[in-house]
Formats: sequence, C-alpha cells, structure tokens
Amino acid sequence: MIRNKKLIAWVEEMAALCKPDSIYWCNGSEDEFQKLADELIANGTFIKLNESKRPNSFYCHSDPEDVARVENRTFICSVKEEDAGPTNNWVDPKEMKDTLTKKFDGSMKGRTMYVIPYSMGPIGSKISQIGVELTDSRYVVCNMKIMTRMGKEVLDALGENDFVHCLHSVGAPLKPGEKDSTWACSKEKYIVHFPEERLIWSYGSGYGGNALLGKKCFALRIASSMARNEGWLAEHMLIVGITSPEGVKKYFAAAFPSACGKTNLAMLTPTLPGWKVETVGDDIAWMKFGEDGRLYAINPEAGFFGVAPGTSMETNPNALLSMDKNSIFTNTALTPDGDIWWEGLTDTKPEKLTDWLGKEWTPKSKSKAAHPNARFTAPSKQCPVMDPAWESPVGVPISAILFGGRRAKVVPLVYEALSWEHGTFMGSIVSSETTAAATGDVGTVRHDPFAMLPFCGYNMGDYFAHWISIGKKSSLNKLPKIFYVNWFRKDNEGNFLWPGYGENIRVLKWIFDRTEGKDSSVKTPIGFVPKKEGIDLDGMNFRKENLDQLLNVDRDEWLREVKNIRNYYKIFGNKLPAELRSEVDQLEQRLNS
Ligand code: GTP
Ligand code: SPV
Ligand code: MN
Repeated sequence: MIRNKKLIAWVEEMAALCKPDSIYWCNGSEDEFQKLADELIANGTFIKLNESKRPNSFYCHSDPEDVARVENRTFICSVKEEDAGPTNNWVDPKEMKDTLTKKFDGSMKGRTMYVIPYSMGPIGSKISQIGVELTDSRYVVCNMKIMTRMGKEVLDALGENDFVHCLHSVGAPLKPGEKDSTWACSKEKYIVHFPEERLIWSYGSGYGGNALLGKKCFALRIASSMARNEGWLAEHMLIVGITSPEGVKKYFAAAFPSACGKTNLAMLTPTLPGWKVETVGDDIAWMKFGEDGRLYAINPEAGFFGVAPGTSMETNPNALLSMDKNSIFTNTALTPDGDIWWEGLTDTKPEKLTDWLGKEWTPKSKSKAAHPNARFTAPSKQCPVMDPAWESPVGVPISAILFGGRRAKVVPLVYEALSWEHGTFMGSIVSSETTAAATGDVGTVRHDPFAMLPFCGYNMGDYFAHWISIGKKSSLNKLPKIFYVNWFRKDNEGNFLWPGYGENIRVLKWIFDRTEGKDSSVKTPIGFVPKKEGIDLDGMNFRKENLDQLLNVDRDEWLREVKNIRNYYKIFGNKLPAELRSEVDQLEQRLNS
C-alpha cells in the first residue's frame, strides 16, 4: 500500500502528461531485476555475458550520439538567473517548463513508466535523502538498482514525507506496433534542474549522469543547493580510509574532475608495506559537522559507475574484482566468448572483438574497441576493500581534503594549504584537461573549481563563499587539512613523471604525516611542499631526478598562473568572496618576494 499522497498525485499527473501504456512500481527485488534484464535481452539492448566467466552480468552499447554527459544541454533553472551564476546554463523556469511540457507530452507512448523510489545514503541515516525517479527506460531501472538502495524498503522509509521529484524520458515514444530500437534516445536533450522545487526533468538521453538521476542531478546539483541552505557540503569527492603500519586510521576525501582518478584512488592497492587503503565511496561525498566539530562524510551511492578504459589487474585490481559478477557494461567491447574488453585491460589485444559500435574489430583496426567513456556499473558491496564503516549512518570523520586534476605542467605532485581560506582558494583554482566523461573537446585545460564545474546547482561565487563559511563553523584543529595533488605532470617528452596508481600511497603517506603534524615540508610561495626525503621512495623503481621536477615550483610559471586566475575570477563579479581576492594578492606577493 502506497500511502504518500503527494507521490501518488505526482505519478498520476506525470503519467497523464507522458501517456505511458502502463505504470510499474519498482520493488527493488532480484526477481524484478532479472525480469527487466530478460526484457532488455529480448529487445536486443542487453547481451548476457558468459555465465561461467561473469555471472549475472550484461553488455550493452548505446546510440553513438548518446555516450556521455551533455554539459551544454544541462540547465539550472533557478527563479533568478543570478542564482545559477556564470558557470551554468540558465533558462527561466516557467519558460523551460513550457518547452519541456510539450516534449514530455506523450513521450512515453508505447512504453512503461517505472516508478523508482530510491535512497541516496543508507536507509534511515539522518544524512540520507530520498528521491523518486519516473523513467521509461528499463536500462535506467537496472542501473539504479545497482547504484542506489531502491524499492519497497525506501517507500516504507519515505512514509508521508517529501522527496526529490525526478522525471526522465528517453524521448522516443513508440507508435502502435512499432519495433523499439536497442538504445532509444532523442537527438534533442535537456538535463534540467529546478533547485527551489528540488525537481529534476531529464529528456532525451539514456546515458549515465544524464539519466541515472540520483547521481549528478540529485546527489550533486540539487544536493549542493540544499547543502548551501542547510550548512553542509555535497561534493564530487571520493572517500577513502587509510591505515598506517602502526594501526592509526584516518579518512580522506578527494575532489578530482571526471575521469581524473577518483575511483582509482578510492580503491588503491598500496605499494608501501604495512599500509592499508579501504573504500567508502568513489564519486560523491555528503559531509556534515558532527557534534564534536569534525566533518563526517557519507557516500550516498551503493554502486560504482566507473570508467572502464585503463582499468586492469595492474592499475586497479579492486575495481576489476568488484565487477566480476552482477554488473552492467556499457560501450566496452565484447569478446567472441561472451566477455568484455577495453583498451588497457590486458597487455595483448584480443585477436577479434565486437567493438562498442557493434562492428567487428581486430588489433589492426584504427579505431578504439571501447568508447573512451565506456563504463561499468558494479555493486559497492562486491569491492574487496570496502571500508567496514562505508554504510555507517553517521559517516566517517575526514582528516584531509585533496583537490587535483590533470596538469602536464606547473602544478607539483602535492602541496598543502596554509589555512582553510587558502585551501578554499586552491579548490577554486582547480583546472584540468577535459576528458571523455562529457561530450566536447578532450585534452584542453579548463578551470573546474572543486571539480564541481558541471555539478554545482547554484552560483559558483556563492559556492566559494559557502566553503569559506564552512571554515568558520569549526576550529582549525578540527577541520580537515587541505591539499592539492597532481599525478599527471609530464616531462618535456610527454611522459608521465609519476607512475601513479598504487604508488600514490607514497603521497598519501606524506599527507597522513602532515595531518599528524609531522615536520616533513618546506614552505614555498604556493604552500607547503614535501621535503625531498618527505616522500618515501623506498623500494620504488623511479628516477630520483624526477622528484625534483615533480616538486618544482617555478615562480614565472606561477606568476602566469596568477594572471590566469585573476582573469578567470572576473566572471564571478561581486560574488567572488573578498577572502579569495585576498588569497590571489597574497600568492602574488609571496611569488614576488
Ligand atoms: P568519474 O567517474 O568520471 O568521476 O572519474 P574518476 O575520477 O573516478 O576517474 P577514474 O579513477 O575512473 O580514472 C579515469 C582514468 O584516469 C582511467 O583511465 C585511469 O586509468 C586514469 N588514472 C587514474 N589514476 C591515475 C594515476 O594515478 N595516474 C595516471 N597516469 N592515470 C590515472
Ligand atoms: C562523471 O562524469 O563525473 C561521472 C560519470 O561520474 S556520470 O555519471 O555520467 O556523470
Ligand atoms: Mn564523477
């Protein structure tokens, strides 16, 4: 029995608009998943993978024009334009609703409307939030089953309370008798947020963050707006537990832009003996102050929607083990024996594959077998190194926050903020080469403040101010220390100077030491950088000269960076907090003194 009157009324209203053939309320059971997977197989959308190699797992390839987040089609429709800010697309909410009401009218004809009640965060946790997604995509239901806690239990927990309303249609109604395509979508796409109403309308895409509305749309864009009003943080961050050989455990959170290494850092296999790394989350962190004045983080998700290419038993064995069953693979390649493959999975390329477009592929083919944004969907609980506290309703206390991105030059391997304000400044100047996680150019450096450029649901200037205000809510010794890392610095020949992956534990160790107050740094104009002997290189096959380059802070390069930042800051106008303006001035002074 569904008692929530608001929910019943909304489902009826949206069904009257979208005109599905039927409505189905998801209960979240395994049987339900199997039934939907079977229907997807019958439709040619899913291919069941070889049961003896990868039990209960499915392969899928999308429309070639529906492969990633569409940032230029993503909108924050706040009542006032100013509240969307200079980094978001804005349209007046009334106008957008008029436009989209026409699009949604009849958009689900010939399809079923699935009602997915889901919880972001463990059911019952005070930090968790409930959403309901209405969708005409079975693929979305199957992914939401893995990515969130969903179904009957959530409806029970919801009771008569309010929830985040999420409407999704692939925008491809079927005429009577018309055969469905294997990946239905529309050429025209709209990913739209109404933050004041806590409402999401997504039209035209079936892929990832465009369609699994609990993830970026709710847990970042809508939640960041809630968090600002309520004094907490919703961030594009992994959460990881780190235990030293002495048995001391700390938790770190890290914000890197899309496809810049969060999943890898979250489940890193340490190359330093005695160190242990455990995963709490790989993409999103919700952080609130505990009564002790420390920041506590939960992972609102229950699964990984991770980048496949580059993932291997060498780079990230825990990710591969997480997806060895009960997983969905989208836009990878398919092997003749019914398993999956992508660039980087194995050293030698298979003799023959079906590529992500469904075409025959051999190592001689010029194109990639997997799309660069091919993804796996896997349940968190299958990750061999999940932290014992990953579902803790109170979250885990955060000792350090890391920012980072892909920068071939200028930015050292690691440096530490001088204060909370300086750390906020460091977050605001994150810039990174673009990746295939969003449509558009790949490899061009852009500012991606706090790795939140595509995910902040309000004015980025106000977001900066919110971060400054968080620092005033507690004392410095209780707040996390803030760091900036860059695994991607290159030499003049274009080779990575740092091996990355499991070796990143050496940087985490330095950060760990610094949170314990260890004197292992030198003060430079940009912040604290490790002393040469501060980074443990024991047992590492590494040219020691590389470390000089990796830790180098070049005054001229950084003075150019300052110019860049001043220019970038202009877009925020009077919304830029005075503290950040002062931080640029101070940085420039330190560089010139
Ligand atoms: P989203 O899911 O898009 O938010 O991405 P993410 O930040 O979780 O990125 P992920 O960990 O999946 O990494 C993306 C790509 O970066 C993969 O191809 C990795 O192989 C590569 N990568 C991750 N860590 C490192 C590293 O330490 N060094 C180098 N060189 N590459 C890395
Ligand atoms: C990202 O792009 O940061 C992702 C993948 O984590 S998606 O869910 O598609 O946004
Ligand atoms: Mn992400």
